Amino acid sequence: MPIPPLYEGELTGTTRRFELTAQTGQAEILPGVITNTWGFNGSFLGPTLYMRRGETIEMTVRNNVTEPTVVHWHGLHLPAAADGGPALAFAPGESWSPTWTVDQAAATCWYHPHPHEVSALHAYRGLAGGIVIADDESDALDLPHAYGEDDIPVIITDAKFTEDNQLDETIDTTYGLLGTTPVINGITKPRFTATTRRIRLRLVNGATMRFHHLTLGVPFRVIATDQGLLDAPAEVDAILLSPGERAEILVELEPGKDLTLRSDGVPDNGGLEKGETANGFGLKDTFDLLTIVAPDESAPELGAVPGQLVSVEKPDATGATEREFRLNGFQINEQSMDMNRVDFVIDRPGIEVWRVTNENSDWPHNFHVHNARFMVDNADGSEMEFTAGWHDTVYVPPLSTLILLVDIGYYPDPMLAYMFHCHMLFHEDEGMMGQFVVAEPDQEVQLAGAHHH
Ligand SMILES: [Cu+2]
Repeated sequence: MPIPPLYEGELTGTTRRFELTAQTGQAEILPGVITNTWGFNGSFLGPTLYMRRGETIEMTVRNNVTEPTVVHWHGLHLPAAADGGPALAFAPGESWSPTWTVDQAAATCWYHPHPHEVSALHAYRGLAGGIVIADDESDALDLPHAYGEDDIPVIITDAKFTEDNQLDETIDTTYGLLGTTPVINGITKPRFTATTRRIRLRLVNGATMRFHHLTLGVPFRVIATDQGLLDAPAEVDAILLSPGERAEILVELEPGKDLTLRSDGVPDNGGLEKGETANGFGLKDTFDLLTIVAPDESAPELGAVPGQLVSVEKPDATGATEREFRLNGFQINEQSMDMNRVDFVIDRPGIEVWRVTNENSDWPHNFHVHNARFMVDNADGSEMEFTAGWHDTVYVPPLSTLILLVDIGYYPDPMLAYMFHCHMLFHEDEGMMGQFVVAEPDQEVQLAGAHHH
């Protein structure tokens, strides 16, 4: 299995500098077949960015592809000017240099494009990569930490191919750009040969539309969700990742017993009424994604997994501002994305309570909030969802309402917005997205155009 290079940037004191170039190239996704692709600092996908809590990040992104694009740091809490929303898209030949301070717990995040109406296409062509945020607390835990050896990124995307083995960019008007061939770290059906009896997989569902209900044929432990470590490892038989979601899992390996990471079909069609629609969204599809070759007998025995990880406490939402989001078709609250409309302004730090309802009976949606983390307080009708811990993206099953306790990063800027949207990227591109601004209480909110050079 290819392991994306770990890119630690250039560290000066506590400032870490990164340079990313979005570029065109060619990759061997299928064995022996050359396909035209896009990537960051390479031909397909991108390096894994490493950053630590407390550091200042100075990022430069160059656009060497053929269309305007922009990069969103999915899961990061940062100023709107660094968030990479559609208003910040920049042209081929130009660059963009956002900066921010890492002020969040250790987590597996990722980066991908967010240009208006073409996010799915740009991600599908290969503009996606992982982000590892580390901190002292997570480093001190006895968990696998050796990148590429026992701490392994698993970036799940997908493709469908034309007869001449190029990426088929045909977008279905109902189901979007649903790849039919899963791609793991850039290739199909990889094999990872383990040298240790326990590995940590950093699972990223980077597919534009596809859900993955992931199994290994044996129980495994979830140690982290989108926004970081859980309070304690949770043993499960499967985990559902909707597009954009991440999880970190620990897998115990016994010599001679190889395992297969499978996408096993979403139980109960994800709550969709009609089997036919569930087929269209690929919810019944099954795939072998990754073979994990067990270590040999010489691999040392390991101690127990820590019983406790980090402190995760449900926030107090007494007196919190409440907001409602009704997902229906390609709209949220009967409105489509308009880059000139601000749906609401958040003018203080603290917790908000967001009620998110999927009003469709036979369409799945999920919900992602930029610059935020949330807990799922009450998930009726969503038994298949793993709802412990902090998230930034969550599946919203048909005809269900989730109550999210949302913790927004407080970086007041009255001129630039953050997004909330369905992360099924075809839905987002069709307008299933809105904007909020974080400002100081007395600030006048007026959106400005992009600032870049
Ligand atoms: Cu949706």
